[in-house]
Amino acid sequence: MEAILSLGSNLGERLLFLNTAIHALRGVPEVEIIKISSCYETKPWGVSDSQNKYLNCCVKLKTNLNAFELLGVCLGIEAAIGRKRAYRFAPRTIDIDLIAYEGVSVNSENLVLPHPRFKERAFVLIPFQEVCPGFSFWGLDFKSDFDKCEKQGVFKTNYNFM
Ligand code: PH2
Ligand code: MG
Ligand code: MG
Repeated sequence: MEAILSLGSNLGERLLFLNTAIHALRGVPEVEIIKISSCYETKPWGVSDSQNKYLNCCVKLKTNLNAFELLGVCLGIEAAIGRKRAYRFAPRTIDIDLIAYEGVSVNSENLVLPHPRFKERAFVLIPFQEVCPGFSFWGLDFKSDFDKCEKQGVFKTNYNFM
């Protein structure tokens, strides 16, 4: 199965935290990373500008875990990196969101797929488009959402992931 993750950090050593998360994903035997987007510096979305800018990227992977197991892996990596949950949209060392898992729709309390708000968020759509250049992923077509969304505040960096 294929899946798309969105990774973000806006607290402390942002690039180090993204790299640590990617390294941890590589260490999961059931996960094979297919493609990693560029690293983007992005204006905080949904919160005041006084928060630090984020670094964001998308990862496309292959896995034989189901969506809930993959979510568990992501939450485990967040916890290992020291993610604290203060309040909604609080600054965070690392956030790993499961955006889409093949053509699967899920509507459960702790997991909704595809991610319900990704189509409004340029910090997800722009790197997503980089790992899925046809603007489509297993029946999920996001070209029109991509065209509509406000792309200001998302800047490609030349930071490299390890
Ligand atoms: N994540 C949020 C809220 N706002 N803004 C940007 N730019 N990047 C994020 O990853 C992000 C956000 C909640 O998870
Ligand atoms: Mg998030
Ligand atoms: Mg999250």
